[in-house]
Amino acid sequence: AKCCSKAVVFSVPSYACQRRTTLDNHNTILTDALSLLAEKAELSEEDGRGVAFRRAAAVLKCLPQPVTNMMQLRGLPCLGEHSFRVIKDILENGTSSEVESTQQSERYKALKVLTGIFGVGAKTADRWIRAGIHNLRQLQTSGQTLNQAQRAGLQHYDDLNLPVTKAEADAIGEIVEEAVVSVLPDAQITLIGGFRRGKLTGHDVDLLITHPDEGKEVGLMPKVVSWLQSKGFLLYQKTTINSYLESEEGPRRPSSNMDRFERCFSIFKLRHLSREDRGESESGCRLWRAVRVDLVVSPISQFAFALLGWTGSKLFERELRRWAGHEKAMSLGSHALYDNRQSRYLRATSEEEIFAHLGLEYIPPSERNA
Ligand code: 8DG
Ligand code: MN
Ligand code: MN
Repeated sequence: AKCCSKAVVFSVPSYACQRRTTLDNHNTILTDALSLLAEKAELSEEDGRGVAFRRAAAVLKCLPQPVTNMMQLRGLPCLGEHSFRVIKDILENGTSSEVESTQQSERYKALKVLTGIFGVGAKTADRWIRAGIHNLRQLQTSGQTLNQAQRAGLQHYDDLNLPVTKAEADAIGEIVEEAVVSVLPDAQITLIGGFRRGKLTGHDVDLLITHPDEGKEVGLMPKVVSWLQSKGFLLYQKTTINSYLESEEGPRRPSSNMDRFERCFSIFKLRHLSREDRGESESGCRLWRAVRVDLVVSPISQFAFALLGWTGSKLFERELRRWAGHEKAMSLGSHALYDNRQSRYLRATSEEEIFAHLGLEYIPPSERNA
């Protein structure tokens, strides 16, 4: 039936990896609300509900203008009854009562504060809350045993909850480049994660390391870490070859997302950039800050897959994998792409080739901000 409203009606494909989502979001009021509800679900370990809210938010992020009328949402994918209710509430009342009550809830506030500690996931936070711990002071006097990551996280709590700027990310990149090149000349490093998508700030710095000669990269991570350690750049580090062991470094990820690259989760000690570099005046007297840094080493044969898999956004990655599996009978990971019908791996040396294998239009990093 034709609708009588003159409002613009949007048309959007259903997988986020079929859409171009820039950082220019015209519906931040709606997407912030849906993202908060997604986060609440993830913190309550209701992952299905979390993904549903993430998908709904992602649809609104790619619209060319603000939604002003519920009629405009007709025919849009991924918007369930619950998301509709939240959007309606905001369009009619200016706010969502569910978002407001969540923000005021003691449990949500405690979950946010506790999972704001590096090394603390939803499970640990929930256990602590059940033991009556709602804030950092209560945690410190509780006698709970913290692991090494959590102790470092608590120690650098304020710094690690301060956004990392692009200038700081570039400075970290230069330090890591010096480390990498001094232990293996010709090794290459690439800024990945949110900064590669053009974000101006992030919660950490993600770097991918490779070498043009296959095999030269083996065993590189421990050497890089030793170099950084010897120069006093690391406040904390955990190097792994197998991410199955890692469970509480962040939100839980689907098992298909697990990989076996050499990885290092770290906290860097970054000397404050000079006034000129920062384009602002000195504020305090602190000479350095702590910054979360993720390092990944990939063999060159898997580089394109690693690059695609670590550039994000997390929802974009999830949607790529869902598209591959459901629409193409393929399995996409950060190491490879497998075609289940042909029973073979599909090679690729660039992200463009991977999109082509998947039968998708190429979406550049700056348009993967779903
Ligand atoms: P932010 O730091 O600015 O907040 O955002 P981001 O850079 O997009 O998020 P991130 O949490 O740093 O994650 C960057 C990408 O890395 C994202 O696409 C998800 C991906 N990623 C992990 N952990 C793992 C993992 O264990 N395996 C694989 N393959 N990818 C991972 O964060
Ligand atoms: Mn990141
Ligand atoms: Mn990261």
